[in-house]
Amino acid sequence: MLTRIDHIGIACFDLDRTVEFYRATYGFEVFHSEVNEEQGVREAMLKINDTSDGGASYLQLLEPTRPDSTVAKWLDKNGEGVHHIAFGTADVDAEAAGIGEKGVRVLYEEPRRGSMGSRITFLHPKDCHGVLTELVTSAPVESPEH
Ligand code: MC0
Repeated sequence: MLTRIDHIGIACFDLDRTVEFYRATYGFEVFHSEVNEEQGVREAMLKINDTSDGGASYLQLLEPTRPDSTVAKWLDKNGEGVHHIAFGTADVDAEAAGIGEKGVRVLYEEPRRGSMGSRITFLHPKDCHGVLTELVTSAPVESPEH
């Protein structure tokens, strides 16, 4: 089951300036930032709200780290804007398998590492009415050590 909008991915040319826009305009603060070399992005997660499934919804601001990354290619063609939408699920493997059986192309054979240690895969935008769609299972919340 898909239980939340996990995040909306927004491609930008300059991450620091875009973070500052979201802070100054809406008051959203950076919850987490990291570089994902495999995906070729530097990213900032701005938490919007907690969700009833125990997760949260974020805006994900993405700046490419190399010219051959998917986000760099997309920016060259489209300029800045909404790049993808991500749905959260407790079981990305099962969701990807079930959606794949419906004829939608799942882009990864096995989920890969996403933001904050999550496991992610993508669905081809041409099979999703023009929307690059990501499926996310968050990393388990660490229980505090005693
Ligand atoms: C490409 N297309 C898109 C699109 N990217 N349509 C909607 N939204 C997008 N974001 C369209 C193009 O316009 C083109 O349509 C067609 O798909 C083929 O695109 P292409 O430019 O020739 O590029 P491809 O085929 O080499 O790659 C497209 C594909 C790729 C979706 C397979 O971008 C991909 O593998 N994306 C998944 C990974 C990703 O995007 N990572 C970055 C976020 P026309 O009509 O012109 O043929 S990483 C992330 O988000 C992580 C860190 C996280 O959430 O934790």
